[in-house]
Amino acid sequence: RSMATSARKSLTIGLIPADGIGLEVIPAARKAILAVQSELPAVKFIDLLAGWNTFTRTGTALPFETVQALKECDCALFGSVSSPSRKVAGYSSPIVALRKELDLYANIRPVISVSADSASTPAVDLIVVRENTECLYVKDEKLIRTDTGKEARATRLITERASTRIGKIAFELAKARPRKLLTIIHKSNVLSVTDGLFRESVRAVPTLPGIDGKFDDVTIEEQLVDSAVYRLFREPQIYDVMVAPNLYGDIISDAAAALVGSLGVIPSINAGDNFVMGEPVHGSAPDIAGKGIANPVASIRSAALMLRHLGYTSAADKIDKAVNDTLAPAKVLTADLGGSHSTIQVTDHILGLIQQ
Ligand code: GGG
Repeated sequence: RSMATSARKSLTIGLIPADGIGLEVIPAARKAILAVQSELPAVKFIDLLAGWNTFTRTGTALPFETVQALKECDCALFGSVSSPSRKVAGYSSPIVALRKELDLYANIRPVISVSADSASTPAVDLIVVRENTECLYVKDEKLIRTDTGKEARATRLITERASTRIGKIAFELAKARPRKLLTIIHKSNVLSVTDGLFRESVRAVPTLPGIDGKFDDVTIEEQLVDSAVYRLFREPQIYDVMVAPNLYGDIISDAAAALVGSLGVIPSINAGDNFVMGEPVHGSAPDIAGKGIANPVASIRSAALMLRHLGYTSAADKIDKAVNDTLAPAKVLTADLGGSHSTIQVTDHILGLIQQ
């Protein structure tokens, strides 16, 4: 998917490092984008605030100015947030709010093995496409007291509109890959109404007006979510693009990440029709924050994924190649991958390969 790249004279990128290691890895992604700027329109960065630190200083985790500034940007990179696990009055997660505010309805996560041999085919090479706005995450929860004790209920929302639009993104991604295989994840044998609607809506995408046979070469499979997780662990190579409602997608994408060694290498984008935000899958990692040892790869790859989504393929290819050529020989790695190099050393190595 590309957003009329040729029409752009400049590329304004909002940078929201937020909390913890986000403050160390987003600067690495910024450097990677600058290293490929000859492939891009004039790049401008805007530094923006959000997160727990911002909340403790200003009383809001997502300042109005940040949201307003993002509306003037073409895209953004978000680092990581340290949301508290207990309820804190006045606090709500800025990343959840941003996805809603900017209608970033697709969470796209490619998961690729870190191969020891760059010539070999990676064992895992799949993309999880997660619907980002509905399902149980509409957070419509109620707690009542009954004669027999407390009773908690949550509403699960699945709409044809949201399922269709995530389906379209998934078909586009599958069509652009060599295997062109799309697996729809659901649990229609139990949740026949909600998951049934998701499954039907995604299946109907190739028949929509205006599609005109575009997806005829995409093979459609489907799988119940529990068996999909089982098979993901047993034979991950069977998957190409997986599309799922929000909750299943959340779980599957973390499970897939576990197959490739470290969360520190997994990128993502949150995409809508008019905006895209890159985001490393890892969190703020308070245990290593400030030590200069966080893996910058997930953020650098997120920058590449964001550029690719915008249609800047050659810039994205250059970054991805330099990352792969750093990971494959396994000589310059951070501690999460068994190495002893710092964030800056790994970043500089990648930048050096881009500039070769
Ligand atoms: N980059 C991913 C990240 O920051 N993960 C932490 C996270 O999302 N925490 C939960 C939240 O703030 O909603």
